[in-house]
Amino acid sequence: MEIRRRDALKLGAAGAAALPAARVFAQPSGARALIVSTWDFGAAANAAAYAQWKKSGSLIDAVEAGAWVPEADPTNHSVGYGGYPDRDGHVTLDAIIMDDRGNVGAVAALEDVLHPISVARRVMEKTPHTFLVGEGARQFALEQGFPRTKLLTPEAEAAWRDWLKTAKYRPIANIENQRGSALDHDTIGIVACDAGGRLAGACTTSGMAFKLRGRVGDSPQAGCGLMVEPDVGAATATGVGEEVTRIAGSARIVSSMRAGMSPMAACREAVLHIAKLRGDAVKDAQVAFLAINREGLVGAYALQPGFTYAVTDMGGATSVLAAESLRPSTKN
Ligand code: SD4
Repeated sequence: MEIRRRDALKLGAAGAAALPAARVFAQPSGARALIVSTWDFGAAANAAAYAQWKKSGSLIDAVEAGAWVPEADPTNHSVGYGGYPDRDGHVTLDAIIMDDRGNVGAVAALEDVLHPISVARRVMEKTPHTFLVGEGARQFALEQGFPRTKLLTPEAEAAWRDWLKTAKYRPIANIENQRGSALDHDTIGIVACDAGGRLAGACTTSGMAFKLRGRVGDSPQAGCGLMVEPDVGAATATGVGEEVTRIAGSARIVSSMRAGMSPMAACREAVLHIAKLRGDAVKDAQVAFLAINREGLVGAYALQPGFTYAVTDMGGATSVLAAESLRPSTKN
């Protein structure tokens, strides 16, 4: 399985410096992936997803349960509660959920609700629509009985006030990247495939820190932050959403897999396409893709070093791996 050999080795060279060693697990050999998600904190999301899958046997329940973990985590500043606000101080959330029967629900620029992924699921299950935004999404959520929750934590508010002092708004640059390491990117994309080849996925984020009010990234857009296709596979994205949206990144990866590419080759092709298309405009931006096919084979590839992902196999064992990247690591 390509994820084990290539990427686990890579972890030694590029990823280990970026990750606390204790959080890196070994992938048991021969295991087929069941649930994969973006970043090292995806391990906790995968554990919740796996527990839910064991309980209900439903992949859509599983990816929703997984998404709940970072959504409720105040220390994750790019998803849900504790997410950094937009430039005006509002925490606005984007989420999408999708199964392999063409069912999809999404919300964007949603305020005051803790679990946007569950609102997205309600859109999918209770309305004839696929996407609700802004005040309409909030109204729908409240009508559906979701409690009103203040999402701006004191810590996130302090970071925003600090940013206000000096930072200039630069719509193209990746603000998170400028502020620190690539590990500041915390959107969760979680995709799953069971032994029968059934698939589901979810993606949830508070978007780019200190974004322009009303800005929506790739995450909640079908085919951009997430794509699931029966009998093929699923893909998800993280990083600068504008760059993913430009090429409908996840849809591109799924069509590459449909045409016979491995998940890894498909993710790499999408990154190369962005790099070629955008040149210097993506010099400092991170874009990363993660995909799974119906055989449970996983692939990941990023523009910049530092992207990690969590893989949980059918037996519940989890590995955190570092993806290969187009640009070399400057750390070693
Ligand atoms: C966005 N893709 O809104 C998201 C941000 C992200 O880690 O992935 N952050 O553009």
